[in-house]
Amino acid sequence: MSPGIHKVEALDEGRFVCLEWEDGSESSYPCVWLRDNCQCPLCFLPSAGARRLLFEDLDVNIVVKQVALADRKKISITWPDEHTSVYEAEWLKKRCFSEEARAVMRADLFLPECQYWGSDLQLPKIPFEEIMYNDESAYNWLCTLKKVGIVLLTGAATRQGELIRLGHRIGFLRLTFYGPTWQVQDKADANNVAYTTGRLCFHTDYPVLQHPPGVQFLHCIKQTAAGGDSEVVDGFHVSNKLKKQNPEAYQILSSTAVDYTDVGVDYCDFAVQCKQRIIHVDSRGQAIRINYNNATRDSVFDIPAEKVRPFYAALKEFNDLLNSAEHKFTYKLKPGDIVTFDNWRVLHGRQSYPSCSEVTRHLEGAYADWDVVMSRLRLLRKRVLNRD
Ligand code: OGA
Ligand code: NM2
Ligand code: ZN
Ligand code: ZN
Repeated sequence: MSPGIHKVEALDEGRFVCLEWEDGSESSYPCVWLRDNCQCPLCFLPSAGARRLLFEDLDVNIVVKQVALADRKKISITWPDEHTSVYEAEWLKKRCFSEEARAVMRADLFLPECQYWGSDLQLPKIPFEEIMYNDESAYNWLCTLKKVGIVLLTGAATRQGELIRLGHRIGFLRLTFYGPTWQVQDKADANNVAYTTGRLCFHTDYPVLQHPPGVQFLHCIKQTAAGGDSEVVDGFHVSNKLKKQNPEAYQILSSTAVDYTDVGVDYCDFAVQCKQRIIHVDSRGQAIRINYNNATRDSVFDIPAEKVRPFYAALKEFNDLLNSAEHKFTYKLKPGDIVTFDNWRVLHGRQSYPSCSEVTRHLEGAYADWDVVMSRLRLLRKRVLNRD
């Protein structure tokens, strides 16, 4: 429940509308933004929740002609061309431009809270069928996935197809050249190092794609007796450590574009190439995505020769930190386990296992995009918390 409006006035020659709320706080709104966000049926299409107003028809120098308090829950504005707009108190309060109000809105929309971890990780676990049938459990699953970066779903059937069901639960899976879902097992003439019995050092999947999959699911259908253990590490936590301990290495890894390559045949034939920074940072220098798979890092390396060795030295520093006992968490998947993790944040690996003529280890894998996962999370939150 937002407070009512005590007073409204135009300021700065009609370029701002200022509200005084009944709780004594104040908010001020630029007129161009108010006109742009008129909620009348000519300017806004409620069935799409989208703006009808064309940018061509917006005067960026607009000022209000008149502003009035319709009642304590609404204001109305008349514009110079006599168009009128009505705005509700609650709608305005949410969109207040103050630093604090914007921080609240940002947190609500994007859930930026991040809990870093190392070898002390308490791997969050939820029964698979619970998240499939219970909205509150599904909401908790996705919140934890966002905040911690990894959740183990337990007790799934030990047959292929459970990830297709999981995909339907969130919306849809991300199709890639390896298929809608893919089978991680030892294969003759493997088209990917994952499809061997070899050790996989810490990596994120698919940095060769321009927009790498945000979320990964690995469903254990069969597990070998010896070897095949899983390892995970918090890439954001380790990046922060690297930045502190070795700012130069961090600078190199967050600025050097590394070539990745993947050529072969699976779902269809493919010849993929991409340039990615291993530590992808935002405008504040904060790591927002790790793009690192040593297997698909191209031998083509499009940087000046004298920068090559310093790059390798920087990557060695990062790789060493990833592998330090303090940072990595080791566990072994059991048949029926589905590990779900943030593929932009968590690097994963596996120990080697003995090769054998029969299949002794089988995981089914799939990807989803963060857009789809966050969309489901917001909808579940609305339903679970009964909001809006
Ligand atoms: C992969 C992968 C892990 C495993 O397929 O990309 O990391 O435990 N697999 O086999
Ligand atoms: N698989 C597991 O980047 C990669 O090649 C990751 C992808 C083959 C779908 C492996
Ligand atoms: Zn309008
Ligand atoms: Zn992988």
